[in-house]
Formats: sequence, structure tokens, C-alpha cells
Amino acid sequence: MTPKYLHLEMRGNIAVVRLARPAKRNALGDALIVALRDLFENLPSETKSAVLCGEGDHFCAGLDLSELKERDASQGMHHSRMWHAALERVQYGPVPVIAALQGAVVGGGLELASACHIRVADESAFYALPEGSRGIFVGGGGAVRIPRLIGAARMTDMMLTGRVYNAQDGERIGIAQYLVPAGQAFDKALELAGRVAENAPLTNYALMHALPRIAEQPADQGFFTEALMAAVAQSAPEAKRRVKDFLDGKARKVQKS
Ligand code: 1HE
Repeated sequence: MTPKYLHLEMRGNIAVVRLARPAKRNALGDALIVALRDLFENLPSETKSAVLCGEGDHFCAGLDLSELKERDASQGMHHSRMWHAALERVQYGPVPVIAALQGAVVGGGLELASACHIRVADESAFYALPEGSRGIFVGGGGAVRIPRLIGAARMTDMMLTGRVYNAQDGERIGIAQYLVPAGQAFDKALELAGRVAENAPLTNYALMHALPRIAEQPADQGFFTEALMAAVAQSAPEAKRRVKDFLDGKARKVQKS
């Protein structure tokens, strides 16, 4: 059963996960965060890729501020760790996740988008970290993931000054990998999810689980881990079949876009 405010729909082997609380701009309360974790932990076994989207004009307004009550330090830490557990399930779950972004992608909404593997934004998207002006700090992994996308200097500026990036600048600085006309983010995300679903599962696994770890390793260790991952991936029967298909002229060529 998918809980209130979170919908799961299978489109073939693609899981479409929708934040469904448009009246509150898909703000993320505790129950929704736990539901997100459970959903990504229990995706149907046939799932090959996922699209994460938000209903209405906005992807997500971040933390549900109406739930932000006085917490002591210990409760605050556990709350943040709950977000970490959920967003780790998104990033290191079974399948690549493509976020479809429109309107507000702010606060915890940007943290959630940052945990996805590909971000597709339409022209209405905008990005902010209003935590700075609300007197709080990021707590959903943003301090780790967002600097890796845009650099610590830009994140610092967003939080210190309340800077809002529009969709064009969001793509320029590396938040979204794709920028599409207004209203087309979901369709583009679904198209990309279809393409991702065709990959060999071990290739997707390597990109999700090995690449981010290799990228954090010192070069010498990274080269070694890469060699191990490459050996595992190319030894799979599926890799051999795909290479043979190409050599036999049966596989898609790389084409200029
Ligand atoms: C909310 C929230 C929310 C909207 N929590 N209720 N995030 C923020 O600081 C962003 C706060 N939200 C906004 O700046 C704006 O709402 C938006 C730019 C996202 C959208 O504006 P708009 O004009 O379309 O909608 P609205 O009229 O502001 O909001 C509609 C309703 O949603 C309204 O409630 P209503 O009962 O008056 O209809 C808003 O109160 C409600 N709403 N956003 C609760 N966030 C792991 S730590 C993460 C820390 C953070 O994420 S901090 C950043 C929180």
C-alpha cells in the first residue's frame, strides 16, 4: 500500500514515484520521509529505473515547516538521520532515479533532488536553500551532496544570501543535467528512464554504487577500484552478448545529437 501523499505507479518496468501533496507544495513531513524510505526499499522486483516527480506547479517546498517544533539536540540529530536514511535509499537503492523538476526545488526538496542520479528541469524550476534565512541548517544530506554538484562556494552563497537560481542557471552550474520547455520535465524524465532501463543491470549498479565511491577515493585507490569494477562488469554474460551484438552490426551505434 502506498501511503497518503506518495504515489507509486508502474509503467512497465519503470517506477513512477510521485510526491502528491500539491496544496502544501509537496512539503515533506516525517511520515512522508519514512514512506519514501520504505518505498525505495521495497520497489517491485521487476523495476529497472524510477522517475521521482511532484504533483502540481512545484516539485517540493522542502521540510514541512509546520512540523518544525522545538527539538533538543538529540531529537534534531535523529530527525536529520531519518532524512539521511531515506535519501540514501534513493541514491543507493536498487535502480537509478531520474528526478523531474518544476517550480520550487527548495530546501529539503533540493536535497531530495540531489540524491537522484539524473535531474531534468523544466523552465519553471528554481532552486534555493531558505534554511539560511529560517535560522536552520540543511539536514537531509545537502551539505554532502549539493557541494558535489555545484561547489561549496555556491552553496554557501545560496544559504548566506538567499540567492535563488533560475532553471537556466541551475543547468549552467550543474544542478540539473537537462533543461526542457515548461511542462515537459516528466515526459523527458520518463524517456530517459526508459533508456536507463535498457542498460545491463550490472552497468547501472556500477554507476550507482561504484562510481560515487571511486570519485571520492584518492586517485591511486580509485584506479584500482575502477579496474576491479571493470573486470566484474565485463565478465557478465550480458556484457559479452552486448559487445557481440555490436560487432555483428545488431546494436545501436553512437550517434551525434
Ligand atoms: C508549506 C511549505 C513548507 C509551502 N512547509 N507548509 N522550505 C521553505 O522555506 C519554502 C517555503 N515555501 C515557499 O517559499 C513557498 O510556499 C513556495 C515558493 C514553495 C511556493 O509558493 P506558492 O506561492 O506557490 O505557495 P504558498 O501560498 O506559499 O504555499 C501554499 C501552502 O503550502 C501554504 O499553506 P496554506 O495553508 O496557507 O494554503 C503554505 O504555508 C504551505 N507550504 N511550503 C509547510 N515548506 C532536512 S532539513 C530541510 C530543511 C528545509 O527544507 S528548510 C526549507 C523549508
